[in-house]
Amino acid sequence: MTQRILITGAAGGVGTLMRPRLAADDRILRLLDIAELPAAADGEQTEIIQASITDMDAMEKSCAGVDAVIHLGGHSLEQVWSKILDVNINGTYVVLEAARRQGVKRVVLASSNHAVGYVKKADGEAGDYEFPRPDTNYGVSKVAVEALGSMYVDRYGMDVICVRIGSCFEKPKDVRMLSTWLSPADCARLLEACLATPEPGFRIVWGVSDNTRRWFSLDEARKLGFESQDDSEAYAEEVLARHGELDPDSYAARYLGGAWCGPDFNTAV
Ligand code: 15L
Repeated sequence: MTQRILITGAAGGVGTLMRPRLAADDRILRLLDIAELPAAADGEQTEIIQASITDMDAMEKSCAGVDAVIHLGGHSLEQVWSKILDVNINGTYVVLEAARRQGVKRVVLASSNHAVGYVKKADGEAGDYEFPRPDTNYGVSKVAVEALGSMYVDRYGMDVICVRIGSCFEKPKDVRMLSTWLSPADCARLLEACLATPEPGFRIVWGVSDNTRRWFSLDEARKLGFESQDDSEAYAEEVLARHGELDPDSYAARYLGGAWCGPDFNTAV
């Protein structure tokens, strides 16, 4: 049977990386973004919707006939509080509520390492379900995203998996990302596991590859059936040649959230 998956924020960084990687013969990807999305290529089984995740009417229509939602939409960087509140927090409420109203049982939510950005690296590997220590307005919104997901599981019996994504890019861009990198292929593998695992209820998992320099637990992700096949170490030599080792006093060396924890970073408040 053909499966239909709604992906919000499909024109964003992670959404763009996932579009070809989540395509499958027995699947229609319904791609939604407020920004214009590239039209479907020949043979690509996609439906394109241009809409805001804060528009309940549009989101209800977008959730109709969908088997699961992958919610990547929202600001992906720090923003003033009003924008974070509207798009990241209220937008996630709208997505979950629209899914509930349309009988979509499963939603995968993009959370972030910045939900726990002030966790100290010196405290050892960050566990699954690490208590929130957000580093920014954006980090607070990811904590709220997780809380909303939890409520929709307990109150309405939905399945919600929150993925605390490290850094999902084609390649690690700096030394910190040698620890936080989630390769695009591993991201797709993890999302496939989130879609396939039977009756997960509420979960929080780390979205990182099995990097040699990883700071995060993969236990909960593995319980979903995720098997990382990538390691940022393949890029370590070139990244270190470009940037040098981390200054041990730097935010990047001390906190999971890296530079986002620094006093100069939060310029958008
Ligand atoms: C995030 O949550 C951001 O959306 C992304 O742009 C990266 O900066 C990433 O975290 C990170 O911490 O590297």
